[in-house]
Amino acid sequence: MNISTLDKSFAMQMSRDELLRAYRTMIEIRAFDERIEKDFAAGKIPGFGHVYLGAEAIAAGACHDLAADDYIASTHRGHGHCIAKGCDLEGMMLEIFGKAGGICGGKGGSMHIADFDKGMLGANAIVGGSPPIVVGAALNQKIRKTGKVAVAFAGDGASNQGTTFEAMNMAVVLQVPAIFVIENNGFGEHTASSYSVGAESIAARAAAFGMPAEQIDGVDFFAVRESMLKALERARTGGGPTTIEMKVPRYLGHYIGDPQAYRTPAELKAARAIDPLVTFREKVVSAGLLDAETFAVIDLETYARVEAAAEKALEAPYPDPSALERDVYISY
Ligand SMILES: Cc1ncc(C[n+]2csc(CCOP(=O)(O)OP(=O)(O)O)c2C)c(N)n1
Repeated sequence: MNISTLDKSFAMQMSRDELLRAYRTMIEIRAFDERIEKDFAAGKIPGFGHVYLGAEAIAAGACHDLAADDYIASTHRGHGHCIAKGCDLEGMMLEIFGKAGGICGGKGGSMHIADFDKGMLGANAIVGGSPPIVVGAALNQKIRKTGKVAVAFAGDGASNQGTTFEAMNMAVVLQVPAIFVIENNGFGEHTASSYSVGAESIAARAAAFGMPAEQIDGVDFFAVRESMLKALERARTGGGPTTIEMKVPRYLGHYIGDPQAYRTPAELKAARAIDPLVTFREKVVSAGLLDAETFAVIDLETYARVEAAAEKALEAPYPDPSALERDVYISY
């Protein structure tokens, strides 16, 4: 593997604790969504499931330097964003299984997890829903001069939505502290982004709205974090919005159970061969910062914790019917 001097020195600027925190986030996302995939496929979870497998470095790298009171808004593929922003793992598991005690009382499910205490404004089943929400949150920060930022995660498919265009334009016009993270996994449902995105790149299209934008490797945690740090500095110092297009593989189908007849076996194999966790481990071990055994111990501990959370969620009761009409409207 080719490790550039920049990557190496950037990794070396992180303390051991920071590197461990970054890896723990990624392996938690991996273990969590592997378990979710299994239980969805077995019919134990209601609704639809979209997993974040293959994109772990994006959520972990983009949220690494956010505080609890910075904001994010997510997508239908949002488990990774929730975990990286600090949502409780057990609470998420209960929520996805539709059980009492879930983060949203078990009434939201996979595509509607929100936790305002953690700055997580919500997963979103509406493709292109997160950019306008984030511009509103960012405008609020600007007006109140909090120095906080808001980050929208959106896919390549969402990047084609009018909501995204309007949000990007407004973010530039109002110079709000917003960051648009476009996760380009090559597909919107079953349509390749090479067909559906009519521009040279999504970053180039964002730049046309008048903001700094770049395209990076979303498999590399260090590249994601480095790009985010620049955007965060810009946002926190009144420099306005940024877009970062991050390229990643999509390991599975659009949803759990998607037969993927539109991808050849060779394409699927090639996608699975690109692994953000392996990339991270190789960089950190070869730079002499952590050893392979440390990672193995974390892996074991994390998978056990995720399994325990899933078993607890399987056993947990569904919400009481009396909860049906609660939390429908908000009162200020
Ligand atoms: C407004 C709207 N249009 C269409 C859909 C149906 N839909 C759900 S996910 C999806 C594809 C989204 O693709 P992308 O934004 O690239 O995210 P990915 O699934 O690749 O993470 C579509 C079209 C929707 N949920 N909302």
